[in-house]
Amino acid sequence: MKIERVELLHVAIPLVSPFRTSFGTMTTKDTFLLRVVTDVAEGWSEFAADPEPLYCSEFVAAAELVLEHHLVPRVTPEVTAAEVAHRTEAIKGHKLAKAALETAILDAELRSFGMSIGTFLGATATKVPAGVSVGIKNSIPELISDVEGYLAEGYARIKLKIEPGWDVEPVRAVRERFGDILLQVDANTAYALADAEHLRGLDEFGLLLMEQPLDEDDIRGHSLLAQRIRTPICLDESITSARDAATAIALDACRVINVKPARVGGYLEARRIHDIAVAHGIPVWCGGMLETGIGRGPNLALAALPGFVLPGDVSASRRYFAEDLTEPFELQDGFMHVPAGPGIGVEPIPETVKRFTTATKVLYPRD
Ligand code: OSB
Ligand code: MG
Repeated sequence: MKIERVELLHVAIPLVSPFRTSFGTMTTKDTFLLRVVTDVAEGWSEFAADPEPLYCSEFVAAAELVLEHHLVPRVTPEVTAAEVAHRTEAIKGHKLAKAALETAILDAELRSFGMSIGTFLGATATKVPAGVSVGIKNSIPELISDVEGYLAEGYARIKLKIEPGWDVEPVRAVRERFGDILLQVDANTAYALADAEHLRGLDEFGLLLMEQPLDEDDIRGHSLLAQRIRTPICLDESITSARDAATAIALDACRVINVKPARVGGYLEARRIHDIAVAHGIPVWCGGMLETGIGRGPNLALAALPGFVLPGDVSASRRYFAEDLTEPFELQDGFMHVPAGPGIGVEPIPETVKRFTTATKVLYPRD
């Protein structure tokens, strides 16, 4: 496949409500899309990180530079999706930028065969149960009202963002009010191993899992924490490759894995993590990064693989945006449908993309 053009489109799309986590508050999805034009088809993807390196070390401006100067030159003009990781291996890190590049190329390639990404990855379901990630609120009544709304919409699982000062009490309040719902928490690295006794206070609430309590590079800490609490530990930020997943499993640092394709360099590596986890009997679920429809479509396909046995952070478009860049994804009886069309299975709506685009840059050919 011959790449003829690579464009980067900066987009800024307001969120329906601010999303607060232990690392900051987001009010806008401020990122870029990649559009790859080839001799056979066109492909699209979405960069998953934000303008500031708060969730991970990558951020929009850095990704733009690394794509322009270091990644795109290594894959043009002739490449296949399967070769992208190897061609860009010499460039350290930048997994989310690499994922965006690989995904746009994969989309174009699959479209040229008329194959969906679900079929390509080995998806076995046509719809997947949807969870929703609920940010840190100003008060418990506000939290209860938001959770009530999501449950009324049909979400199959609630994830509460936690941080020191917003953990045991909100979890207790939600558990007491809503009874036996599927409930889990995500700390985004906000705790230290010294907080083990405090975190043990969450054990009584029967949580499905506790996501990423400690620093991303603290595999040993998670392994020690796992010996002191009953709630299963799930890793998100710590797992950036299939090797990381194998290491964390071998060291008993997690009993569940959140698979985010962007964080691990793309869908091909995400599938390897799925395979390793299945081989070890470790349940996985599909994480999210407040994606627009362009990132959500392929995430739903991944979530339809057989090892994805827990509901993912794959919510409906309206949970995030008043207007999405694709046809909106809707929740139906607690499930999200997996797009079945060729490639990533979704089409950016040209007029909408244009309206939300704040700047465009041609990364290839360079003048
Ligand atoms: O840690 O899972 C996370 C959003 C942005 C960055 C990190 C995370 C999240 C979420 C939201 O929890 C998941 C979603 O609904 O997309
Ligand atoms: Mg997380």
